[in-house]
Amino acid sequence: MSIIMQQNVASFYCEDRANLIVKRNWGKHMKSLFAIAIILTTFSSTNLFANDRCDLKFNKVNTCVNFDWVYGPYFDQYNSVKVSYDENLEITNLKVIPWMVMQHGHEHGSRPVVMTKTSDREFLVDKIFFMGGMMGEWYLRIQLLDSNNDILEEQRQLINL
Ligand SMILES: [Cu+2]
Repeated sequence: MSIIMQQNVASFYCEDRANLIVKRNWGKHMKSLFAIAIILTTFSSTNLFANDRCDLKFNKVNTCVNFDWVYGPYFDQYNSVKVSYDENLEITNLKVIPWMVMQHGHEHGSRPVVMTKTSDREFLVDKIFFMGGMMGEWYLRIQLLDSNNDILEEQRQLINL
């Protein structure tokens, strides 16, 4: 009889322990859920910011061009940048021209770049060369082109080297 009692007590004790563990685990789960919720909120807000991003505004065509450097920008090296633009039915192609505006007003280009279309509205631009040691500022001239390769709009992005 006393052995059974002890077993019952033991089983009650075990049940309580089990309940306690379940409660503790639930508490841990809640913490995880909170963490996931915070992460999701952070990600969605950064996505909102990403949608609002506009590195270079094109007012006439009403689009934004954004730049994500893959390599560089550095002087006297081949740099690479991903250039993308917001959805726009007019634009079918774009041209990127490294361009220097010198202090005395003279402007000039560089070596030709290599363009690769990486997705619907994104290009990888390789072999961008900014020659150093000159008195002036380097830009990327961005020309948005239509299906006839006519320029819809051109803007310049100053490059911080
Ligand atoms: Cu120059």
